[in-house]
Amino acid sequence: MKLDSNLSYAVVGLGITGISCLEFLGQHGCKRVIGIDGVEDLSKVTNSAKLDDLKQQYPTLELKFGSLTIPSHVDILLLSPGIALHTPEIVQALAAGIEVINDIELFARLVTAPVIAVTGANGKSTVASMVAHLAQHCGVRVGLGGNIGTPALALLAEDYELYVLELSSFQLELLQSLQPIAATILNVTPDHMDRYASFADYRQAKLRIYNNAKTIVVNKHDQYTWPEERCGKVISFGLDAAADFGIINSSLPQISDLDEGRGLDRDRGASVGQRYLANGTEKLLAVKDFPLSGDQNLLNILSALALTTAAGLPLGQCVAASKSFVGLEHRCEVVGDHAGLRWINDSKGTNVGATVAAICGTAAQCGGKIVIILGGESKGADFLPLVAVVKQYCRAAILLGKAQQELFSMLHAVLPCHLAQSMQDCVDLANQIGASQDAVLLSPACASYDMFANFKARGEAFKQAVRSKFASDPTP
Ligand code: UMA
Repeated sequence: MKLDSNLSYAVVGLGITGISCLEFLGQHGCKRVIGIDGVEDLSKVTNSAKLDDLKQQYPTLELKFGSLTIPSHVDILLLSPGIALHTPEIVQALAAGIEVINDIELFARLVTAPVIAVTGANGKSTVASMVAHLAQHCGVRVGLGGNIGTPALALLAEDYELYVLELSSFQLELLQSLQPIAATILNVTPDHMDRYASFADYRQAKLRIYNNAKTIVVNKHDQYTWPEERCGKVISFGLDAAADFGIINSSLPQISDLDEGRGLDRDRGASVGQRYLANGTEKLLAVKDFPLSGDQNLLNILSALALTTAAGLPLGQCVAASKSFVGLEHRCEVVGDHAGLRWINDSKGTNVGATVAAICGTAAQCGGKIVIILGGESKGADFLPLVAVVKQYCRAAILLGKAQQELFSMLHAVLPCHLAQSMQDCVDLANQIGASQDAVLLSPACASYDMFANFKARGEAFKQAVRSKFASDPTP
């Protein structure tokens, strides 16, 4: 399909997505384009300089601020993910017969190379990045974008052979035309409950990723990731041998070990009780040779291998490439070790499910207890699932931001809770409370925008506070 440059477009929301839409429409000769944002004026938009540039480059571009009201002459409205479909102005536009789509739907209508689509409450940036890494190592020119940061339309400027899109529930709400070669929902735990009427509603948005997919990849342990209707080929991943991409526990030395001439006794330590990533009964890689720790990351790599296999990439090369994947910033990122305390930045832990996984993963590797830093904008979350894990694994909780009091009420009966006013405060308190062998984990279970521009800014603030605290400490 080609973009119709004669139509009139409204781009609603002028953040990263909106700007990419304006740029794309300008590059494709669209002259009837209006950009609309709810903030009072241009100076209040995060990237106002870029908007100024676009206005210079495309003089017919109109910009409107202060209200989301859509002019009646508009044919197609491109909606940013942060603006809900039930916003009154969008409801009015739909009632007036304006076609409402988003950047991902436009991308889907125009893309010609295969697409691997990844969603999930947690792990989706990591899995999308893993898939891109594996594909790259197979010699494929791969474009990675979507919710991870690079807007999908910006990817179309390059001649990629494969696209990997991380898609949020917001982006999936308006998706109709995407025909992924492989698509996955990694897990579904509550998030964005301030946007959705119910958990079921949120899940329905996620399930849209399976529509028209050639192969779907589901989490064997999470029924919410299973499709409700018959669809393309289904591959499962999970932490046991029953999943298509799973884990085999090797309790006895293997014939193959003997074939390789490794003596039984010498080899016993290495092969007895070892865990392997597996495809069916075929062992792919010893878990100890995979660089990221924690069961969460095993699930991530298994799903990534399932997706690349579904897309026709050679499994052997993908497995080899998995050994060189390094974790992403702000996802259980080790910042440093100082006087026996390990400092971990998981600022991307923006919902309860992500934080529960981060606490369990950290506990499995830490000799002591965890000092957990929680809080921010709750997004209507229910914090109850945190109670049991913090009780079991945490020494204390340090609470920050808008959800501070709510978290305090929920947690103070099960562990000591401390209130902090700033990130530096959190780091100072954690340093006083933590004991040798403990880990200090920033995994807030909340969004960042009550105090920071985004989760990256929050993670940077944490890292900066840790660095300045230990500036004179020679340990990295
Ligand atoms: N705006 C209004 N009225 C509103 C809401 C927003 O006018 O009611 C305007 C704001 O003034 C602002 C613009 O809309 O100028 C922001 O648009 P946006 O919130 O859609 O954000 P973008 O900058 O376009 O970033 C979006 C994603 N943000 C959201 O989904 C909230 C980014 O994901 C994504 O990286 C980017 O597109 C590129 O695809 C961030 C995110 O938090 C990381 N995602 C959520 C998550 O991961 O949990 C879903």
